Amino acid sequence: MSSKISLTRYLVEQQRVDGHIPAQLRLLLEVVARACKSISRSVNKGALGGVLGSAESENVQGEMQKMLDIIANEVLIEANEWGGHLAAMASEEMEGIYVVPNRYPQGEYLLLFDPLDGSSNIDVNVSIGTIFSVLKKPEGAGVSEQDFLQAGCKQVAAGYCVYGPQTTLVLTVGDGVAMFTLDREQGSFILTQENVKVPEDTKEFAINMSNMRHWDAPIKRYVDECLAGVEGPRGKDFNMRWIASMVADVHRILTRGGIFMYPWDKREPDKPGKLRLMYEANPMGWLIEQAGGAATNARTRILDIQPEKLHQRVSVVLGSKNEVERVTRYHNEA
Ligand code: AHM
Ligand code: MG
Repeated sequence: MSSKISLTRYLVEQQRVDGHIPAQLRLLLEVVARACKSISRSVNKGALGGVLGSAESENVQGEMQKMLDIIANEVLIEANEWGGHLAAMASEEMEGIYVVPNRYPQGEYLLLFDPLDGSSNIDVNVSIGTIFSVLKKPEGAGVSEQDFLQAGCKQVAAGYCVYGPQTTLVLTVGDGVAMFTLDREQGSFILTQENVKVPEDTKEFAINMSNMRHWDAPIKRYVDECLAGVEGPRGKDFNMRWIASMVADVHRILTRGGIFMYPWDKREPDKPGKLRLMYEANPMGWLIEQAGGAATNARTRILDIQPEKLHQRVSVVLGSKNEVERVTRYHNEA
């Protein structure tokens, strides 16, 4: 018998032993993983699959959609709508919620996703990914957009799949973080790391430095201190990484620590940040917390933010706990 633990077995055992994954949630996670496998295949084909380039359309945020953004969105909807585990879905690529058509049974859960995060990296063959978050639908008949507006601490599952040199699915159901690597010959995700931990300290930061002139003073102070290196107030040299795919940056942080920042800046003073609370910050924030790290909007815990709208934006500071606390302190003291 193989000692390899597949995602299916992992979820069955989580359901059996701890009882905290109900059957519908287990099915949901398996379906999301299957959809990610399909997206991974399209991503891997690249130019051979005719899937690269722009779709010549804009999403609800006014961003140009890539062909793969649309394909990934459709794959996730088609995979999830008929299983009876969901009441509705919401996506970064769709303006309103997608209610499961009434020809299918209605389930208890709500699924939110960024179908293909890091779109600017698709055509240049750099890691991209799918991010997802699962909420329980509040009691009551029907389903509305209001039902989705729950703080991140209410998530019942969250994860992402990164399409890089390996395809890796990273998952939490509130019991730590587990990583599964796609075995392409077998066509299944295999558990490759359990109990993932983010070191509390780090010497690596991730931020888009080209925006520096637009930053607020506290974030500039933090980065300046990192750049000052061993002679500066931090007394150590820092390294910088910026992949421009949040999934890939977060994956590095879960693997070896670090801090990721996408702060508010003066270019668009009315927007709280670039990244989306419900599709990006909440699932990533919960994964990082489950691995012992921290996630704030530079002032307060991301998972405590009560969303006011589906496509709400937010500043994001997440990763190694002591560094996130430092950045947050600099903001709250300012
Ligand atoms: P997307 O969801 O449209 O792909 O945008 C989100 C991405 C994140 O993955 C990444 O951290 C950030 O945008 C990169 O922004 P920038 O282009 O400013 O470096
Ligand atoms: Mg995104």
